[in-house]
Amino acid sequence: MTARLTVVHDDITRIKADAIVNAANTSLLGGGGVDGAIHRKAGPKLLEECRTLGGCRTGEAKITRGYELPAAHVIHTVGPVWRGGNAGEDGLLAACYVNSLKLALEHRLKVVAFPAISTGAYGFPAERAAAIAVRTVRDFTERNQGIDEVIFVLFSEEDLEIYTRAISGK
Ligand code: AR6
Repeated sequence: MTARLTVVHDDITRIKADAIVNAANTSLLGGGGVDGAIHRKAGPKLLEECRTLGGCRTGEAKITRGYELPAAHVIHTVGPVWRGGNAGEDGLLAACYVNSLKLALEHRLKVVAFPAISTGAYGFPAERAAAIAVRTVRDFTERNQGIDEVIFVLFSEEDLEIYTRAISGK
């Protein structure tokens, strides 16, 4: 059975998944946006665990526990900074989704929630990011069994519409 792909308009720190994905930076030591929200809700133990990880390269992913979050785990990935589109941004963004899902599979996690990685502070155009996210997640879950549901959690109405369109192919 292939995974279900769903979209919700919500704050990812409220999602009770096996893992939520954090759009982090290479330090893994917190920041603004969704990263800040996740660290605030998870509490100081998350930062303590992150300090042991030695950072994370762009496109790669690392996993921690979820602490005070409703989600059991946090998968921290680092999206590319948008530099106009010719600096390998598309491939790096796809790698964030693939490497996050690989970690989920390794830990036998069934339900994974993603924010719109790189589309905030890092400036990646939302429609292009949505197309990459949906295509990459669909390809990965068709080729690899074990994940039941991938939830795209969008913080704005506009992003919700963009992802809904990307999923329905319209
Ligand atoms: N739940 C779901 N989505 C959210 C939430 C939330 N609570 N808060 C923001 N978003 P961003 P990036 C959306 O900037 O572009 C941080 O400082 C937001 O509206 O969080 O990958 C890191 O430490 C946008 O659609 O991540 C890095 O330095 C999306 O999440 C840098 O920002 C991503 O926006 C990473 O930038």
